[in-house]
Amino acid sequence: MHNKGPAPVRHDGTGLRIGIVHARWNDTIIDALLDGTKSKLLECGVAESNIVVQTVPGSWELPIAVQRLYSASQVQSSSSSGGGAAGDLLGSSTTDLASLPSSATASSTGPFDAIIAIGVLIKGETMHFEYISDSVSQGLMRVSLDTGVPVIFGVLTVLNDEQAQARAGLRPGSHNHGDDWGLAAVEMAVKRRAWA
Ligand code: DLZ
Repeated sequence: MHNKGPAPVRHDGTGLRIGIVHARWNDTIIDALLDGTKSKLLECGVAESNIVVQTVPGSWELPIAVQRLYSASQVQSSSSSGGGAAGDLLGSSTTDLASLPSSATASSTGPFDAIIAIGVLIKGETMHFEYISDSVSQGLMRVSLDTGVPVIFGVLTVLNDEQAQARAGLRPGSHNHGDDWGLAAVEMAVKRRAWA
């Protein structure tokens, strides 16, 4: 059963630029979470061309990728030439670029207002899960506080595949946590602009 958080407040995402970095481990779950996240961003009015999606191998790589993606978007926005497309910031693979609409690769530039890190860590038989979960959550918090950009914690830390499915809306009646992450990104991005 979905443990209800606070009632989501919908904010206007018009004009926001949102980065998403997701791990490729447990890809079926990731795909569902990514769909939920993107659908809420779009519902809030974030333009598809302002959503940049990048991938990394696993959750362990999320903190460095989020940090570099944000730094590169800042450099890019301050350079007069405009530089390459935002989709190139992490040296995108063909798959990354293919997943973006052509308008995104052509026009999406400027610093991100929020970045969503998505990963699925499933506990195995060793201590691997504990080390990665702890490091990734601390790493993402550090990037957020060091850079001042809201980093949304979209990392599931679950005991098995069934739990992951239930948090990705893949079980009957279950809730997709990606929805919450999309809404949280828009809310935090809007608030960050107000706080600036
Ligand atoms: C190695 C590994 C394992 C065992 N499990 C997961 C997982 O459940 N979820 C995930 O996102 N990544 C996993 N990884 C990969 C690590 O995050 C990382 O990509 C590798 O250790 C290489 O640094």
